[in-house]
Amino acid sequence: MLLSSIASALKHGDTGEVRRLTLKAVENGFSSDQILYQALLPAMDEVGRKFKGSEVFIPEVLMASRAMHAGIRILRDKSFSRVEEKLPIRILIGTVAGDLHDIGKNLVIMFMNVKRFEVINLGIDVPAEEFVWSVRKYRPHVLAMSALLTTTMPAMEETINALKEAGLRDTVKILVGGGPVTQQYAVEIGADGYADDAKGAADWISDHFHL
Ligand code: B1M
Repeated sequence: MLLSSIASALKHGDTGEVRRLTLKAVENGFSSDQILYQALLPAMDEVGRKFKGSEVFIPEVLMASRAMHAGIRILRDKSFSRVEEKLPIRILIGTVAGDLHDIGKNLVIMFMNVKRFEVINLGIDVPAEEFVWSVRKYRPHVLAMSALLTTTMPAMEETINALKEAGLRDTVKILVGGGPVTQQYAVEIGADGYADDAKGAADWISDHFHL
């Protein structure tokens, strides 16, 4: 009942209600996985289907996105303590140039926080030059890129090429993901890894660094 109320509030873009009900669900002992996989994600999927079918439009999607972020923030704060010691694995993450989608990326960050990786979030619409500049500045172990549009996927390859030109490609592992991105595409553009969901992205890093 509580989970379906969260889903319903999200579909209506009611951020306050999603926040209130998610907190209540946490207090009532629902796990983050239950809240995420049985309420927030299926509701957002439904918004996506309606968006595709032109039953809802960008303003409704934006409101649902804001509500989704509120839910994710509560789960993130529940799942990890900011004072907890971080593992010595630094991740630089961003959504590529031209792309404003960040819910999936923020979920990836949530799972990385749970694993206690240090995460530097460059945000959305990050141009190749900014990724390169940030790799030089922060020296991350992993550069994680998200793309949700078929038209912005090539920005991942452009970023990898820009890193090669800057002589930085071999200093960092590159992980890619997001709706239209596939394992095959990751191989084609010369990324080191691909994950099809947020938890998989965090697991890929653990596996890769034998943590
Ligand atoms: Co847009 N949008 N959108 N949108 N949007 C999609 C992606 C779309 C599939 C909708 C559709 O037509 N069915 C479609 C893309 C089609 C395509 O190119 N293949 C689309 C379009 C076309 C557009 C616009 C062009 C619409 C327009 O203006 N006419 C426009 C583009 C704007 C831009 O970016 N320049 C646009 C705008 C928007 C909003 C701003 C309104 C909003 C984004 C708000 C925000 O993110 N803050 C929005 C939203 C919300 C969606 C849908 C409805 C939901 C996306 C989402 O957040 N899903 C989406 C439809 C859909 O996906 N069903 C759609 C929930 C989230 C948890 O899933 O992000 O897929 P997702 O993340 C997943 C995995 O992909 C993966 O893990 C997550 C799950 O655990 N993952 C990674 C993500 N990043 C990863 C990184 C990794 C590993 C895994 O490693 C680094």
